[in-house]
Amino acid sequence: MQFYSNPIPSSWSALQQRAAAGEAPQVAARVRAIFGQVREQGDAALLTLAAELDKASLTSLLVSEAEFTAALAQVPADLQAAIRQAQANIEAFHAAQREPELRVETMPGVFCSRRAVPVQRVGLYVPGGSAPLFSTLLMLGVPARLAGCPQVVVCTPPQSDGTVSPVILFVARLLGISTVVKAGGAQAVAALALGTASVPAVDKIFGPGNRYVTAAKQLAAAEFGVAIDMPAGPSEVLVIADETANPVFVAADLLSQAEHGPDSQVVVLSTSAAMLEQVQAETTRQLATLPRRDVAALALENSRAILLPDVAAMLAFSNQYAPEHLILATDNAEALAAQVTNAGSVFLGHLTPEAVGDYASGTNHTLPTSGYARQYSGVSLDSFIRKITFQRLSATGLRALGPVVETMAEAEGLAAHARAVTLRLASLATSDEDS
Ligand code: HSO
Ligand code: ZN
Repeated sequence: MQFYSNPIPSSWSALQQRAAAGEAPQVAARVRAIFGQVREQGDAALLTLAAELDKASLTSLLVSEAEFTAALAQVPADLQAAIRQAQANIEAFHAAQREPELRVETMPGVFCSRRAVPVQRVGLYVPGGSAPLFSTLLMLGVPARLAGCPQVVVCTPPQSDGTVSPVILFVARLLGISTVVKAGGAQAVAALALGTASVPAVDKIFGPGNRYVTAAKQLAAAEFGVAIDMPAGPSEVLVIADETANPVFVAADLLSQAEHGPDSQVVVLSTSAAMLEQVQAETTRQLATLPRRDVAALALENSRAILLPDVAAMLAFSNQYAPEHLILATDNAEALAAQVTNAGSVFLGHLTPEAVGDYASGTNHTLPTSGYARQYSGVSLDSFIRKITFQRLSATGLRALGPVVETMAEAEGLAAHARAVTLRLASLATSDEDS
């Protein structure tokens, strides 16, 4: 971790730089080639790429009923219970996000309404690799189900023996998801965008992934008319630790983010140089005992400990950085939280590690990275619905609103618009309709 003492504000943006995700031209070119391959060969391309990239020789792309059943027996009871508790909390928080249908009579006889309708076909990407993150399936599958999306397709890379992590299958079963495709990387995203014999094409693709997955989602959105949840880069956390923070806890939080991947970024801000020194010493000490210490050590190389003059400066820095996760390790976290303007998800006080939000408190862990918290929200129930508006006019409504629209249409030079109203007003004049 690099240490910076009271950097002047004009130097902050350099300290807030993230590693670029999925932008390298070679990555984009490779992803485009994979889209071409999937478009031309469909399932056959997925099987070839599974052999090439996942070292898995598959006979079928879809997880079979027998595989689901076998998987359930392999998940220990305590893990099943933990997952059910997480599911209940995530459901509670996301179900509360439902809004009733909106109905407004904007003027007498002009009835406007708005109703949420689920995205009809969604694809959920669940990363495999060094750590299959079944928690991501909970975070995407729970709101998809609450929203009522009729078709949910999960893609996840096969392990080299051709299987999918039993825990992922357990979670899929728990959420009533029966289509799990053994495909990872850009080819999975291509299949979801284009459709193949085994993989239904979807309207919107969700989920984190490596540079190839991210680049593939961007291509799917730019050229294939598929929506994506958000641009996703490497995971990150920023901790604001004042002199009331516990350096042991802060170090543990930094490492929990650093262990995700070598390109994860962690930042700690403090008004106390002593606190930053203790956090750094503690991070080094705890790192040595982590199974993923090699990954975490690489992430720490592009991570920063920054001394700032006061709380206002720490908040200003954090708001400018727009972290995916923000931990307020202070006694007065509530007061600071009120001043947060840019962040994906915020963790208040000394007893709220980011890990609780990653798994089980109820908030979603699919969050905007790379500064996109300035523009985007994390995944929520809203990500799986669209809101369709409706309107109906009665005769009273048309009599009142028609002339307004005629005037505006004529002023824009759009006579057909005006006529669509005029003809109806004329027909009302000759009838005695009044409702
Ligand atoms: N911190 C990750 C989510 C995660 N953590 C999954 C553990 N499992 C990205 O925000
Ligand atoms: Zn995490």
